[in-house]
Amino acid sequence: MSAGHRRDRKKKRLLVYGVASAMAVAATAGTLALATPDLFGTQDAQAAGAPGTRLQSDFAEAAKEFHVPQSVLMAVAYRQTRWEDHDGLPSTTGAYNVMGLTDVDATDLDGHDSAADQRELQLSHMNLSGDPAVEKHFDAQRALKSLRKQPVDTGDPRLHTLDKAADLIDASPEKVQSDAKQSIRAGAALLAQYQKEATGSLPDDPGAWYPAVARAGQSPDRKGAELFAKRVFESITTGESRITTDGQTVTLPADPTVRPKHTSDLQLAAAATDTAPAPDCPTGLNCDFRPAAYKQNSSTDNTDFGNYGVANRPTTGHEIRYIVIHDTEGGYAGSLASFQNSNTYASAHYLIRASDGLVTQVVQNKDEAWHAANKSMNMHSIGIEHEGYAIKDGSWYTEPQYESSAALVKYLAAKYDIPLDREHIIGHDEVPGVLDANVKSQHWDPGPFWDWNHYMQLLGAPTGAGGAGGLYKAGQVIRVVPPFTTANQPKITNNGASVPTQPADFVYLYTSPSTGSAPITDPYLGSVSTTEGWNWGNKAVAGGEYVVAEARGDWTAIWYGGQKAWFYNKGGQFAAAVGTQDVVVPKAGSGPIAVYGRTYPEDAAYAGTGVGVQTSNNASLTKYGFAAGQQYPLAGPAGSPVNGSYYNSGAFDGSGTGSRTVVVGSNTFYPIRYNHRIAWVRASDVDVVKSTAPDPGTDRYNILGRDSSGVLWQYQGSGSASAPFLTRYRVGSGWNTYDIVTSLTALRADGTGDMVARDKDGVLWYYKGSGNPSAPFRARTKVGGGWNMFDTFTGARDLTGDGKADLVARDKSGVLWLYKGTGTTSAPFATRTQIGGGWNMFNALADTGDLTGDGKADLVARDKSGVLWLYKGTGSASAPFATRTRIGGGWNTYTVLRGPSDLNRDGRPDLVARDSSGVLWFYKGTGSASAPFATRTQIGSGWNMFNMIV
Ligand SMILES: [Ca+2]
Ligand SMILES: [Ca+2]
Ligand SMILES: [Ca+2]
Repeated sequence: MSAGHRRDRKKKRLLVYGVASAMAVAATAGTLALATPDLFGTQDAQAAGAPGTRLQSDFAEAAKEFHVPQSVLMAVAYRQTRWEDHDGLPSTTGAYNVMGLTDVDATDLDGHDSAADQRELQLSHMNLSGDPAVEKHFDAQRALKSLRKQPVDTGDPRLHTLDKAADLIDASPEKVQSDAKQSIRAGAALLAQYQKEATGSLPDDPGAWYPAVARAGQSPDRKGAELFAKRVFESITTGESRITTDGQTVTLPADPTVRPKHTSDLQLAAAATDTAPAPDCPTGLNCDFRPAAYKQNSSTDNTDFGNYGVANRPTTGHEIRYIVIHDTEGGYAGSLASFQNSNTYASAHYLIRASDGLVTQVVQNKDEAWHAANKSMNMHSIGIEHEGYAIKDGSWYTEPQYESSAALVKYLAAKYDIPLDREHIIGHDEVPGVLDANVKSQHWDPGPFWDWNHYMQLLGAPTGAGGAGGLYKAGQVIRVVPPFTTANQPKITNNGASVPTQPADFVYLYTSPSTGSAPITDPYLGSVSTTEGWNWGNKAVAGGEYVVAEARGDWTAIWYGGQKAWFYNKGGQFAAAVGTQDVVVPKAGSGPIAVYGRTYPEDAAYAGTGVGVQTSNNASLTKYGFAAGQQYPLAGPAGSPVNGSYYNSGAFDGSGTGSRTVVVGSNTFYPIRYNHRIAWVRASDVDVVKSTAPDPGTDRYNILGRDSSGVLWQYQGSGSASAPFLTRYRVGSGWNTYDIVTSLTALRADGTGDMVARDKDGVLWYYKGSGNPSAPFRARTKVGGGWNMFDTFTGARDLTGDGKADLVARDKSGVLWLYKGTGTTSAPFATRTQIGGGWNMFNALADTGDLTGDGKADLVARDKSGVLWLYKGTGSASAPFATRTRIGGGWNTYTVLRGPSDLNRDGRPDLVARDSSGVLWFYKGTGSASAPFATRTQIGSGWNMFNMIV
């Protein structure tokens, strides 16, 4: 095909698409503001199609021009790049533009900043085996020098598909790199070329294009080629649609009728030096495999190699128990290059790209990647690197990255039976240093801006952040869950400079219950500013479980690194109770016990294995300890401790006695969450006991307040007379649709208690208690209409002695009616019966529960002169109240009277009253019918912000 011929065709297309483009501009004008400036960048883009539809047209035209089914062309592009042109910039592996055609020359490979401060950063991301036997081979000079060399073989034909395709359309490689339309044309031409070579024709049936599609994945092995083809045909049969980064709407309609014609004699991409296995990845994720280097570094020492240990995990002693989340502190390309350079002695199993969440597997999960700088953790974990920075002027992690990472972790956790909690899904910052010399240098990524709450939510294992809080007591296990919101923006500095205020994933820890007290320090960190991001010693990170050492009001102390560490925990809402757990305590009578940064086997276990006893084989972290009286939660497999183990990679090729051998000891360890990090204790040093059960909330009672905007707030009962309510918690909005809301049963701190509410149309709605304090009501159900015949009503607890809560309602003529409870949510009340007339003398009614101690629910009523009366319950449905008795006068100072039940946990229900100035008063119940309330005490002010209190 000549260049002239192509030009003719292009003119024709412009005529056809010119009309469509004018219409499309009008249709998509509203979205232009969101698009990048690049949208208007090139004349080609302006000429060839409207913003938003240009790419779709390019696919259609190129498909026609080169006789490739459009679905095949689009699906191949989608699976290469998700139709992103990346502004013509190359991928980490030299792929360009929408078709992902490759073009890698030696001059493209020097991506490294040679600035001096890069050097330290680069070095800190090397030598991560955490195994002194491997670390001794590391040579910083050699590693830095080698990183400047080419990390890839640029002669590999797979890295030059763009050159070949550009030839096919007589275009320059530069044009095919930078221009999406030319990339698509070149890609189409290349697909057609592949298909002709395979079958000698260009069939109309997309399914017949299987050989070309398989080859287009550029995998040199059959499995990889088939996997790529499988994904492409998935896209063809199920369809794809997305809006690209530069605002192009692209749609590949589903065609479920397409059947790929598999063939046994696939022509593969030219073989290269590496054969990449298929990535171990859940379906639906965009994954590839770019192997880390596995290469001998010394010609004389075959135990000196990088960047991982070939192994056969999971096997006995080499189980996979943890997933470690990292960030790269650098770009995807540079990180990949360092993994592919055997002098770095660093690798990970996966690397996730920030821009699109691409998951690149680097090391197979059966092998031991060197990522956590802790041999024991490397042995028993999968390491996932995320392109990003722990702190870089208020950095944040992209959503595609969180989502890809969570999908990957969910898949891996299921595959290897790893619990989805924060003691098993941990950050690198939660991995201990192996020996005294390594504690301070251990990394602190992913840092304070990784949103663990969001991440665990994506994993389907929410931390409990944002919940109702509660009351905590010594000996119970809590999860520390600071919200990743503007409610938690602690001051952070980076090398002394303030980091912009933003939500963070930790709380500061103090030596006393006061922000003015000294922060907790770690004995290994020396003098370091409290607020430095890398000072993990005073930070409890979201999701971690700890044992409560003491609780005082809004402050909670946890056992943390051998110390009692206090954090501000307003309303208990920076923590979440977890049930009774296994915790460890020092064996009775033992002094402070040792804490370990690794779990090596005992010396004797090495005998006969060909593996030498490791240096400092039994060393602990000597500045740490764990004294009697302290407790730490288990952070490992439930029930049984883990055996000490050491994996010896040995020789590069696995030859010789002791190579690729797991030494398993008979000594055992328990992993615990010791401080910010996980650590280990010897099973022989500790007893495993059950933690204290959390307060069940069954004898603490709440009240609710509705503010003028219609938001309903929950005040959880504390059980204390002096401060009977914890800090309020937002239940939800939209409650101003109701003019009466009343509880039928007491609202308890355990999230039980039912309510009814009447809307302004007179419809009554039933809210059943959920049992979840953080979402205390189930979805409402409709009771019925016509309830506006009453001028007031109130829940009345059980008046009839059948155990079911009843309601009393006063009609406009002053008659009080009994609605007997049925106990069913769908029809909660029986037909009303009359109690009596004359009740319009009262301007307030409040159900209180049993004030008199006879087991029958009572009611109080205030008359218009301000006298409060007691209506003692009889337990009889026909006459539920005895004759009223006078409690006292002067009650007309109050705008609200409520009987939430027993607030001070003395077993007798109490009363609260709000006066017109907004002060809330507590009337302690006495249990006496003649004088049912003690002298009032003030329990709060500002309560007139609520226009309803329940
Ligand atoms: Ca009843
Ligand atoms: Ca009573
Ligand atoms: Ca009481």
